[in-house]
Amino acid sequence: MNEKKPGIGRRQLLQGSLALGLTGLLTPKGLWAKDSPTVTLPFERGRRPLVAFPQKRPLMVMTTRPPQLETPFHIFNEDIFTPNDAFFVRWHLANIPQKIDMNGFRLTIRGRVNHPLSLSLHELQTQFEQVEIAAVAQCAGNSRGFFQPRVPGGQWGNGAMGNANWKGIRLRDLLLKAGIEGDAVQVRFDGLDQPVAQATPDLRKSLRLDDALQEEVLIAHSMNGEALPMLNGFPLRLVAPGWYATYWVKMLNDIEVLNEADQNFWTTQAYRLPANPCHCVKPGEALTDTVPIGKMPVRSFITNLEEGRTIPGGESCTIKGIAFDQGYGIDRVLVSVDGGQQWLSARLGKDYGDFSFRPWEAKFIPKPGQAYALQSLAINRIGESQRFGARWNPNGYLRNVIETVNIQAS
Ligand SMILES: Nc1nc2c(c(=O)[nH]1)N[C@H]1C(S)=C(S)[C@@H](COP(=O)(O)O)O[C@H]1N2
Ligand SMILES: [Mo]
Repeated sequence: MNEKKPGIGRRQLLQGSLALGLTGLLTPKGLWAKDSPTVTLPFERGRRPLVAFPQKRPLMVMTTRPPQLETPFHIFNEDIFTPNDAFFVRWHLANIPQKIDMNGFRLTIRGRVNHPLSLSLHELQTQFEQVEIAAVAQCAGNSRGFFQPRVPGGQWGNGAMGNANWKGIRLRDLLLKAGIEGDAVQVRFDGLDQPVAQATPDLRKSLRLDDALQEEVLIAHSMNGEALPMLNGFPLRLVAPGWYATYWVKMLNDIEVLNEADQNFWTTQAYRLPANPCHCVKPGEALTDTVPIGKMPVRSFITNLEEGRTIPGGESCTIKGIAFDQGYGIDRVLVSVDGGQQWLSARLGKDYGDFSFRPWEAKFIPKPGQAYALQSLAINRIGESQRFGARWNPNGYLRNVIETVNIQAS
């Protein structure tokens, strides 16, 4: 379980192809034994085997084809930047390249541009300014397993998210070099993965041109100082800070500037929200008017104490956690130990930038023998807070209710 995974060095990145051995990307390393360790999430059918895939430590397996791997929650307490080998994995389509020939790999920019471009990774790394940003990638369906009533779709716990330092070039710089035609309205992103069945549409996502031109939107080739793991999109992925990770197209090889709104399935049919201010409906109610999902509402989590933990009574107890939003930045985190009746201010930790996880902590002295319902409530710099009651929508998106962790003092 603890075997050291070979890192992908820069040398391998720049020359030749990158192969992950004979077992391939979709095959877990080692045996998936009946007695593999498991983690059980606190909802129905929440039992997950912990299995290591290539370049990954053992993660909670939701599905293998396509790979959907969840980060065990304690990882978020260990490091404010989620290690690459622990970062969650989500693919829609099972036909993912097992190896990439870096001599042949090109990123193309075409469509409504003056000069279509076709660039190697080396050209991207040498002909453009390299920039770095800390940003949270969170699946739109993160925490879906907690929806009540339950909704179909991947039953994620809270670990379909991660924070990393992404390095690459600005999408803006590339678009300006290609020259945008006057009638351009959207930019569409496509990766190397393909549907297995012809009936499934290829995954492509689009941003409006003005969103695509924001300076924080990157085409990243590195994550926490290393090449992207294959499962997180080697060699390039879109990094759209603040936006749900569905927009962060992996194994990005094609960018198309469009002069009309993208009509592809993944924009018009999938990832839609009820078109009302709360993006919610009554449980069971069907969607009529919908809008595409966009940026992430503010959230926070307690990371150092889990449900059911017993802590020593009569001694100072530190509650630690993380908070994030869509990029306004975290203004305040409040903490309650009595299920939300009284709130105290948490102390914010180091600021790694507006799109990053922000660490926080608070202290209290539990009375011996007493039960505590711990909650955290984050507020961003434009005054938006988490929700006091969970909202419901049929796809299980946008959860940002105040979460509760019940603990007991000894
Ligand atoms: N090419 C490609 N990019 C993709 C996807 C995909 O299926 N194919 N899934 C998206 C979704 S829904 C999510 S949540 C993130 C997951 O990123 P990760 O696997 O690096 O955590 O990738 C996004 N980019
Ligand atoms: Mo996602």
